[in-house]
Amino acid sequence: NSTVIKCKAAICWEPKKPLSIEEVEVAAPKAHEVRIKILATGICRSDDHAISGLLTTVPFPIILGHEAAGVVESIGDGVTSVKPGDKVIPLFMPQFGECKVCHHPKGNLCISNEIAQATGLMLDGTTRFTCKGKPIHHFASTATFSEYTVVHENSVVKIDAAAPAEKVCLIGCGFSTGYGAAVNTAKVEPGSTCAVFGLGGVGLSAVMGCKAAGASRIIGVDINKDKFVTAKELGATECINPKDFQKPIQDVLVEKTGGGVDYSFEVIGRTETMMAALASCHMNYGTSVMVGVPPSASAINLDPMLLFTGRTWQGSLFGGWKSKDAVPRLVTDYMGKKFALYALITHTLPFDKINEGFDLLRQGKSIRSVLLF
Ligand code: CND
Ligand code: ZN
Repeated sequence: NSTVIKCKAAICWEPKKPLSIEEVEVAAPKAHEVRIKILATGICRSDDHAISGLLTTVPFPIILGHEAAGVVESIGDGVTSVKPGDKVIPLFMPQFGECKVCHHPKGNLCISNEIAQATGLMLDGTTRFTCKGKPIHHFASTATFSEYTVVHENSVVKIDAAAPAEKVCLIGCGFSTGYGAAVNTAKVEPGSTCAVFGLGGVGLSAVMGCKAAGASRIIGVDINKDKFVTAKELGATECINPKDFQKPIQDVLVEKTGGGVDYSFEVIGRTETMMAALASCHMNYGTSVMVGVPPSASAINLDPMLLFTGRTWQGSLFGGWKSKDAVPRLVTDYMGKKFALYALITHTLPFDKINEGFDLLRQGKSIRSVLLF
């Protein structure tokens, strides 16, 4: 299949500007590539970090979006794991299957990832998108804010054909990232006490993971108290707003829990809250997990005593899941009602309203907005 498809996409021409809906040309998939018709795509804060210019390594112009579900339209030579018509989820965390990380029992940051170093290009160094004669970059090896996208075979996996795209798209990022941070990275234990900083789509999924792991106390922390209702519905046993206290929130948490929580999660993406989350876990056996994306080139000035006494500080990308293995299983679990996603989806909008979706996120009025083509 060598035909070029003309379709609608949202292009981010430069940082700090609204996305513009344009007609783009999507080239045919080359060897080991897959062209996907996107059915539904969620808006994640990471896309907004790219628009706001916080992630300085992201190349422009670019098609953002990394949380989606769709159907395979065509495949390039040598593709064996999917075929046209398969329902799929694109994977911003690839699983090449052959690298050292993919073979290692612990890691999931496959060497072919676009996260540690963003090129915005396919593995052959070119893009599959053009608009007005200009090549357009792909975000996070997925670029799902387009009616059609092309991804490497490492970055897509087949899922249950019956799964509703407008819900399971969240398994492509938000749900899996937060839930996995609790169950895979922290390995929260039954009876433990947890604190989740940031109750957006990813943080609320971390709350769900803490609950599923049997935590007996889950403290939600957010400066937007409107998030507390859903947090409690999903398993938070109490919620606190740092603005309601004179003293630093880490001191409040240490006092409330008799020395600090067992597990804390930073799901915002700010260095100050990363420090606060670290300091709020128990000085000896507490573990803090960084899930929020740190702004490029930011630095943290750390008192080594915080770690010397025994705390553990970890990062977690895509919830620690090996994506190709885990995503179809998570979809099956969703279909088997082992967890629900409706509480995370506050808005469903037509794709053309993408900028409205970002405004809702920036104003703190939405959890996840899902865009439909
Ligand atoms: P979203 O913006 O929906 O949620 C963040 C929440 O944090 C909001 O409810 C805010 O009100 C709250 N907040 C902001 N500032 C503070 C503060 N100072 N103190 C307490 N609460 C605050 O974001 P999201 O849930 O879509 O994403 C959260 C982070 O996770 C973000 O940084 C995103 O880029 C990152 C992420 C990481 C990964 C990964 O693989 N590690 C994947 N996707 C997204
Ligand atoms: Zn994301």
